[in-house]
Amino acid sequence: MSFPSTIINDASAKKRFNSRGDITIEVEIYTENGFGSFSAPSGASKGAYEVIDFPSGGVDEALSLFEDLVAPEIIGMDSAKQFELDRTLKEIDGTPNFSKIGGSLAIATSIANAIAAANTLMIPLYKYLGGVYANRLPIPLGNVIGGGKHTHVKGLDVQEVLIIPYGASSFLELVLASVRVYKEIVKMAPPGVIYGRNDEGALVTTLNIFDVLPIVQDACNKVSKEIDVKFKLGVDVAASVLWNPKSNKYCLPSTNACYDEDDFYKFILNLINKFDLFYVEDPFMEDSFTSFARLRDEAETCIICSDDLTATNIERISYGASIKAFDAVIIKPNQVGTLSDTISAIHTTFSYGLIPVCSHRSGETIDVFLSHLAVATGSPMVKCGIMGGERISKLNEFIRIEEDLGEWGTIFELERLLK
Ligand code: 2PG
Ligand code: MG
Repeated sequence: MSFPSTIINDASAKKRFNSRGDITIEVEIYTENGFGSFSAPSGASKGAYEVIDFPSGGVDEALSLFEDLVAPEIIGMDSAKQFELDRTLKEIDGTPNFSKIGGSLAIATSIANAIAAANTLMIPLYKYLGGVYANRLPIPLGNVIGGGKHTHVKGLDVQEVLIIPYGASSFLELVLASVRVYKEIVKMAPPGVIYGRNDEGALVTTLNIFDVLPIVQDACNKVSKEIDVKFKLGVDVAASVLWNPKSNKYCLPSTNACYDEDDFYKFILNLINKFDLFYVEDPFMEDSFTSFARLRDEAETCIICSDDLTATNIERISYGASIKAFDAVIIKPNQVGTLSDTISAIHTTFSYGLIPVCSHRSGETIDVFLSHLAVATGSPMVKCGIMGGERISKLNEFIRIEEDLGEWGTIFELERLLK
């Protein structure tokens, strides 16, 4: 019996649409016996330290660069040598932030390659990437109500109100619990304050965070009484979006109130204490390592998570970890541009005893790679939304992986994540 060949014999890049209706890039990689494709997701609240998503000439330039520079180099390479492929992408680009070929083209090529290799070898993707120890499902953070850059109605200044279900015996039950809370919020909210869904499928509201959280709390309590699942609450402040560099203040669009760093610190701490928040992401803007560290020290029972602050960048994660700026780190492959650097960022996070949180972007596709990445790397938490086809697809894939793992599969225990 001979092994199927994992050598790449064709590759192409095409235009596709993401869930926001914006153009993105899909890369297809063919081996003799297999195929993989991946479309780059895209953020709305992008951090300054992320790689550049498209070259200055946009998607068209990225596609011609693929034809001229990338395809000729990677055809003939072995798709099973992921690190070599990713190094080649970096060499072709030659800049520190993928500004020549664009991070969207890079990540689409890198992940399509991993999928092609796994398919060729006929190994489930999470096992191909993670091996025999890839058997734990993450706790899903679900975005129930959204504001900030993901929403176009004035009201909620923070970007995401997250529910964190735990204590169920299966991932399917965790999803069921999240969906029930989402639907309960629609029923429980006073008339006229919910306006459909935003970019991430979260509910849009005219209410501010102090009025929204009690409704979410009530909905969680109601569902907890009906089924055997408990909930914690979280918030992604996405504070870089609120930061005004001219005045050096955080300004809330709904009220026009502005806060200096110290006052905003008190605002966030009050929010955490008042609602017993379990998880807060990006409470300060993307350069505020010291405020992050101060909060991590003071908010003892709350997981402080970095996103724009670290941008899946190993140096920024290491620096922040060394000054104890956070407990958890958002991991988004397209923030860094290659699968190898994404996995290195996860390893770096673990090496400091911190929690990697694999995350979707607000502009997504129905692709399910994220679910495989989270299980493969043993990431204890995942953020992939609740409603909408491009969010549900990832949740359904976790359920498929759970079925595939059978009795070997377990879910991370939330209690173990407590500081
Ligand atoms: C975030 C993400 C995903 P975006 O800030 O965590 O929820 O948003 O993709 O718009 O950066
Ligand atoms: Mg975020």
